[in-house]
Amino acid sequence: MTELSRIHPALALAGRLRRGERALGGWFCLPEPGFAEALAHQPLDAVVLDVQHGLLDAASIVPTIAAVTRAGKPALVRLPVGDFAMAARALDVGAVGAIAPMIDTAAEARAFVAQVKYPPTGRRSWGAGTAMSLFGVETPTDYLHGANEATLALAMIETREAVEAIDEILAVEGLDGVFIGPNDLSIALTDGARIDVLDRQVDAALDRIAAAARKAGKIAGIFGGAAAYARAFRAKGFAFVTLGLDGMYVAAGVAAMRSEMGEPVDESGPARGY
Ligand code: 3PY
Ligand code: MG
Repeated sequence: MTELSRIHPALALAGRLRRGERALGGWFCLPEPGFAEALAHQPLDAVVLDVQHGLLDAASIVPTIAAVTRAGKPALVRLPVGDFAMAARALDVGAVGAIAPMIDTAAEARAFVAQVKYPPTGRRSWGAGTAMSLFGVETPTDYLHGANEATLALAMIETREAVEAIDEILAVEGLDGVFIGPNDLSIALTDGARIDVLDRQVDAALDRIAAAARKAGKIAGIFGGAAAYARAFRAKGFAFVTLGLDGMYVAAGVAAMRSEMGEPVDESGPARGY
């Protein structure tokens, strides 16, 4: 049997993260495969497609995942809340990972993993023909036997309940790691008062989660957003950090080019729009 990570570079991300390597991800919200492909050609290790808050949906992830994969990069999909069936569908069409928002308990994490991993770990249903042809996997058995290793189930930790249950969530068999939503976490930890990813309570929760992931030998990831936040989160020990998102890349690119040209730059305008 050929190891899947040798067949296509996108299938190597899970192994790299499990071995403790760092990865920097882009974040993408638009049903625009051409733009996603251009982003995937940038110096990023992966592209996360956002179906929870972005404008992508079950249909538009199909060509968008294909475009990212064509650029040789792994695509992951952030699911809508509770829609674990979409995780299996995303993997079937070539995603190498699913990120499930608002996971509060080990039971929710188990239900999520069940859709991502084939037996005996989970109960993912067979139908990965599109993924096989995208990656160039020759036999169904090669994909079946390699997929649990080559794909990622990441549970988003973004509530007080989840932080309290972090050790039980991380102990769920087949869950590859956690991925923090620092914006929602700040809303939860300030009882709805603020969105502030640098809040002191968020800071303490991030340290707790990073330590718990290290102890469990699982992957710690986080939505970085602005570069300064991404840098701070990486320094805390989060190995998989995402940087910005599509609207911010456009705004930053235009601002950088205006500045180089000697034109004034107004940084107060909307940088994201989602
Ligand atoms: C959060 O910060 O809550 C996220 O889910 C990032 O999109
Ligand atoms: Mg969130």
